[in-house]
Amino acid sequence: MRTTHNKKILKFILCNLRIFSLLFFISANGQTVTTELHSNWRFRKTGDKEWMNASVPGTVHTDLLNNKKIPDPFFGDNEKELQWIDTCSWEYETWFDMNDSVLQANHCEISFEGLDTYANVYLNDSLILAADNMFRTWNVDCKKFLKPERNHLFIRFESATKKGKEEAKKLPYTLPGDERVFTRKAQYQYGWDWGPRFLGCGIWRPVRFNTWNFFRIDNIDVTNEELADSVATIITQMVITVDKPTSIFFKIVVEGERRDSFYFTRSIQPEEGITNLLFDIRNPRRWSCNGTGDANLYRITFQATNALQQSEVRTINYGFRKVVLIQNVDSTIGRPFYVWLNGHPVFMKGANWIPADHFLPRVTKDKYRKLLTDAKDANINMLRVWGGGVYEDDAFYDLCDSLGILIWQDFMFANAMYPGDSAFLKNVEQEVKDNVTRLRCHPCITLWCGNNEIDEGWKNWDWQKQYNYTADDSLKIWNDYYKLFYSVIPEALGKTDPLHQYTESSPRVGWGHKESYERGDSHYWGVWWGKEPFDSYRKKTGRFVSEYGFQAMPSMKTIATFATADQRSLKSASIKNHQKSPAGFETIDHYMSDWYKQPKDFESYVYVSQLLQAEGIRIAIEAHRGAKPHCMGSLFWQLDDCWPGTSWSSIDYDGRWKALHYAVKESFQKYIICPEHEGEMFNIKIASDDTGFTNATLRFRAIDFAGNVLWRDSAYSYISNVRTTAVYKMKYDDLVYAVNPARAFLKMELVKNEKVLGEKIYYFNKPKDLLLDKPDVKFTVEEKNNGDFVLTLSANTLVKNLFLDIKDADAHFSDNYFDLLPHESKVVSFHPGITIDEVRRKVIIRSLADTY
Ligand code: BMA
Repeated sequence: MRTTHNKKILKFILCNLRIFSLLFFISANGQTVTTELHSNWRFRKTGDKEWMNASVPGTVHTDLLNNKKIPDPFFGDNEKELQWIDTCSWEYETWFDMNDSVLQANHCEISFEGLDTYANVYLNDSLILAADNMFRTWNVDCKKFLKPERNHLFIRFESATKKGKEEAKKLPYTLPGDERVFTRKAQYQYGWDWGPRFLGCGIWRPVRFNTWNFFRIDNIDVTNEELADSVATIITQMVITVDKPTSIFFKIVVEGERRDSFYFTRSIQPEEGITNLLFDIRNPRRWSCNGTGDANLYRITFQATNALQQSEVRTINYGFRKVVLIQNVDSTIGRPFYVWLNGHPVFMKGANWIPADHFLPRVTKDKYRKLLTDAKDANINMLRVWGGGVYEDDAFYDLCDSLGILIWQDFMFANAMYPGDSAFLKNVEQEVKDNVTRLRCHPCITLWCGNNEIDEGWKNWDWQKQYNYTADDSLKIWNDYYKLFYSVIPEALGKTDPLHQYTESSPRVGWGHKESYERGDSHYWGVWWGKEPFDSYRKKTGRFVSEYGFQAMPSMKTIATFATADQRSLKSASIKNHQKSPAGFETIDHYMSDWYKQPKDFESYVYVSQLLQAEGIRIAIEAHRGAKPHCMGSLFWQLDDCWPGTSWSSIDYDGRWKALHYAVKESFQKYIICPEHEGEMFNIKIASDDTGFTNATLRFRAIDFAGNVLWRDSAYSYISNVRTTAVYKMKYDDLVYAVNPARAFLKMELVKNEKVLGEKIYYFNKPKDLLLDKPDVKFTVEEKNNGDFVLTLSANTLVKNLFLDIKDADAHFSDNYFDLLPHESKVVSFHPGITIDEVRRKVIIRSLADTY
């Protein structure tokens, strides 16, 4: 019946193609027609006569840059002279015509997916919106303001600095964070210890017109409460707006390894537009995270059709998975914090994510893809979207869904106390609803967290003394905190996503307290901020270490984008301005002098800073994984950068892997060997994230730098995946008895059926106390397919931290900063985009022995 009917419609449309071109467009996109409003924008400073071309989505700094009105904000110390921009207000405008048929639609709504931040929006001179939160989506019914031609859309952005200061004045006390906390605006824009201060404004996310008739699907929530191997019951909750009581026919198509269709008819009333549809999927394949299985996704298409054959279509990618955050079961050592995925506890291996460009509209899908693929390649299974940044674009979460990267999502509050007046709380409540509605169906979303380091800050950072609070002030500020993170946010979250997991603040306890290592998640900053030695990672291991980190400089090529050759020194204004951590270089130097010889020049310093960072974080990861199941998570600070500075990132702003990212990749492998010299003893443990127990042999050899094997041994063991397995123990003196610790290393391999499950090189001395020869590295280059090259390297002495680069070209090497062992060859692949002859001439090989 239906098929014949559809065929008739199709025939009719084909015969009248010209007339129906618009209808065709409508039906191809469902009955809601969406038009982007991204053309013909211009902008100016309020009060100026001159208008300039603007990009939408965009932001004022990049618009000024594109019009050559300001120098590159990231170059040198230009940042300082560009601080005037946020003291002004800025105006954006465009004109557009409306297609007649669109004008005749029953409903016409303009939707701003992101306005940064205080924006008065006028359509044909009528104020249609006063926005004050960059994280919200603003939908405005605007039919009555539209005309067929020359519609004028005008937006004035007020200075967020001024707005914040005005709000701050209304309180009888100063809040830590000053004016920034009053503005629902990405907090890092006020400057952070890894990024500049540029307070942007602008239309930072898409603007769209949505027109529709009679009904439309507002949003969809899909959950699976029943999830067994044989069947999963899917519950779909749809919010539908209808003009009058309407009978809607639903067709739902689920595409996975099979294609299943489901049909329903429902009568929808205008005042209660929620409809629940339940259906079963047989033998659902689970969605799993990186390292534990495939990230299987099902494509679910929802088609809603009314009696007039008008259809609305929505599609989502859905993953069947059950995720629980275990944090309320008392144990003898405090309170655990771990992720239980599809019936198993999974050790979270990951990093913290910050905005990938200070100027957010510049973050493209390709940039997301590159960074997230790099994360996956480094065996990462979780990223924490940190609370001083933004709720990222849909593309970010789509990629995490398909790559199997779990997301710990903070709400956007960080390192300060926030106001508690009702207007502010209402604004936040809506922000929570908007973002949770947008993100809740993504299988990657694992847990929501109220804020970053506020509980810790209030209790440990002396704010109460510093800001001279009276007892009443303190009480009021803490009550406001409590309202926001213990009621407003969790209640709004609970209403929007009843199956969510939530924790109020990260960390649970500050790192100065012993409870920090016993209960909840912890941020361990004793290394770096506390200047404690790297070794303390082993002693101060929390239940889930959601932050720890160490800085390094970006690569020389990235430095060259903001510093001219004569500025490439630690003393130059440019390099100093790209180090935002107070005492940052002093802290690097403190650790560097403990571990490495003084680098002879700037370039060597850059390289050694990266080795130092990798060394420290490697120790941390081994300590965390080595403490499984006491510790069930290790998220280092931080994966990426928002500009090309010195920071804790493992990948620099231009996407180049620091030595750390290679070290992370190795340390997050399924099996790692964790050697430890503790007092008189030398212990070797194995940490495994495999799905079950295994038996394997640990082989180890002491080898001198010329390649002579001094002794060898092995141990056979059952390796548990539940807890770390101690496989070997000996007196340290016996270990070094026959070796010169300055000229030898221990090579360890975990082997099962001749397959190497894990490898580790252990040095008896710190790098500064190794007697390294100047190596003579031999290499051959071979071109494989399509510009892929293979480099084979060898040397007759140990080459410590061999670094590969290509002069005047860029290439990512499959491995880098590695130790080339004497008389062993190493094969590295890369894709430099130049010829084989050029590669031979331009390949750069350096190592630690060249730095002093
Ligand atoms: C963490 C973060 C950030 C900060 C980083 C490095 O605690 O939450 O606030 O950038 O430390 O200091």
